[in-house]
Amino acid sequence: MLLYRTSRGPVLHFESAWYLISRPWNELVNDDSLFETLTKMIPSLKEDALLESVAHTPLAPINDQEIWAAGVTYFRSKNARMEESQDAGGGDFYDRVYDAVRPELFMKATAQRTVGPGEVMHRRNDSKWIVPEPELTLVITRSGKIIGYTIGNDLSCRDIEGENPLYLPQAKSFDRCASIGPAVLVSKEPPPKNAKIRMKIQRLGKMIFQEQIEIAQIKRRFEELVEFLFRDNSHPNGCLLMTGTGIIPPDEFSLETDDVIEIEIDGIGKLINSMD
Ligand code: DO4
Ligand code: MG
Repeated sequence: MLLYRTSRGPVLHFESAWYLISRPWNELVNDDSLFETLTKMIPSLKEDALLESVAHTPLAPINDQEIWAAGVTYFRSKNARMEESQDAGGGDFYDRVYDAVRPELFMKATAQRTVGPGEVMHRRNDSKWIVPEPELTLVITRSGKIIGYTIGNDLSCRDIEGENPLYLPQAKSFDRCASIGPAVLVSKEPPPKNAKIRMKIQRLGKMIFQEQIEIAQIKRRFEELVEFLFRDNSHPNGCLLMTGTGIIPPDEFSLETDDVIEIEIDGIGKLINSMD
């Protein structure tokens, strides 16, 4: 089942029917048994076909949650990062974190720095090498239970992080640096291992990049990432966790004004944003 955050409130799409859910978003995403709660609720709800058009322009599925991110969880990301930071002597860090017990985790964005489907993301003015990162994103309750899955774009300034790994927070966190949506797949199981993450980038109406990867290529288990994220670190409103990218455009690529980025994950939908 897919849960949308909309201007009318949370909207549930289940077996081709649409339902308005009269519970606050913060409460839903902190319900450890959300799948069961919604399943039990459905028989008492009234179908409303008009909600389909409301769900076509959903809001970012976030309220008081923070967005965290994992890095170097795919082989492709490890290699790209090692190359970009070679001159700064940082290459070895990425190699080591790929194999280390402790994953790389960082604070990506607050709701205020996050956009939703159809909104414009920001090209940092002091970066000349900025790329989108398409990432399966976990929706986690305050008690650390994964209750859903959405799509995330971890927009990243490769020149800033490549100059010095200590600049990572500036390469990753700035105004409109994150996009999430369009819906949360509420499920007891993660998307199947052969589910694909696809990214397409269009410039002036022409496709200039497209690639896909299977979720199975990820090096770490989701529970392992969440366990580290919650170590001595409480999330009273729940949180989201981007799980890392396995797709990185070629080194000569950088986003330009009006580029359109489409990220699709099987079973969740398509997240589309443009650049300023
Ligand atoms: O360490 C740099 C960031 C890595 C990242 O964001 C990713 O692998 O997705
Ligand atoms: Mg990333």
